Amino acid sequence: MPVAMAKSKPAVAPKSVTISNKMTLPKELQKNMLDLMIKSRVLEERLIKVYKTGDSFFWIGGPGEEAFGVSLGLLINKGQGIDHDFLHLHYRASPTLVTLGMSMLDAIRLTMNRATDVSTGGRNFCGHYCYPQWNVTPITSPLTVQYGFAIGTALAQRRRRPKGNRAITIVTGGDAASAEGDFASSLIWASRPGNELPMFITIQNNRWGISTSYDSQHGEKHVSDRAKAFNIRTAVINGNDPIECYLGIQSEMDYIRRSGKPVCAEFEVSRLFGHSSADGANRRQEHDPVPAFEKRIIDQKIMTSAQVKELWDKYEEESVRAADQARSEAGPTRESVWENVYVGNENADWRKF
Ligand SMILES: Cc1ncc(C[n+]2csc(CCOP(=O)(O)OP(=O)(O)O)c2C)c(N)n1
Repeated sequence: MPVAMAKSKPAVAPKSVTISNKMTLPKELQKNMLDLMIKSRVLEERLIKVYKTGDSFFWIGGPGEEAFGVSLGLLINKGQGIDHDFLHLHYRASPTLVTLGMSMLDAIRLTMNRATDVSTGGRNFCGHYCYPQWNVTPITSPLTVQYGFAIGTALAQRRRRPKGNRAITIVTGGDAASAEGDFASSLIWASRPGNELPMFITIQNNRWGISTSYDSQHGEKHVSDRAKAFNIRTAVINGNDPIECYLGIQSEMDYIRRSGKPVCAEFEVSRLFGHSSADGANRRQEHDPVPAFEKRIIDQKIMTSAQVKELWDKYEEESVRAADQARSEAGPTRESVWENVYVGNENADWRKF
């Protein structure tokens, strides 16, 4: 008897495609955002080429999430330690990290598994960054665990609120990942009455979990709707619109900083090159936030098309130089395998944290 496949809904799902003309931001900020979005895209396209030319074993990353990721990066209270925001990101976070200051060279070094890779010493794979100086905790391969880790830093931040600390904990992840238990745990811990946590719980909904469609798995309209049962404030934001993202993130972060309470926000984003190199990393027909924002900026005479082209050319050249440099560097040695297993030394006084 044939397996009843016909019951699941079609895999193709609608995407948000409009860039709001009603909302706006200062011109210099819009220019900066476009610059960072282009830089992030050029970097990811270089990483895909690095994979396809055999210079890395794997590719996964963030093309299609630039509007969300850059906006997030610009609004973070950046720094190290409990007085700054903590970031528990997933493997599509390159636009946020480029905005925080990650260089193309560092991203390519990780992708090529070079010993010079500052995130993992060449030991982890593409997109699994770690930047302690910006409170970016190690990005993990097991899905959703970051929602559990985030509870810890948010609890520590809550304890410091009486001293005036307004730092928050930010966690990102995919729609399919929200099926795992750690996502539910984060909602529960963030919303205990009288013990609420300053957590920005976000979901980047690209409507896919590798090859499984959102519509075949989710009875709820939005993943963020699940937080309503916990009395958590929710938002659904067009993650393809940089202006809506910036204003939406700003307003939700303001609420968290002021109240010390959580928000669960869902961003509708594109997945422009498929899941990863595992399904070919080929370009798909989905809304592309970068040229859409570029067109808006040119139409509004904030930049000329020649100025925008200069940005693409500048970053293309930087990406080629960075790839050449990384290619010339060595991989990790056999002897270094036990390095960086523990941070700091065994005599650290953990009670201070
Ligand atoms: C605990 C766990 N289960 C399964 C996987 C395999 N896996 C890696 S990515 C992925 C899909 C995740 O989809 P989603 O959370 O929607 O994020 P997206 O990749 O679409 O951004 C799966 C199932 C994993 N890495 N970890």
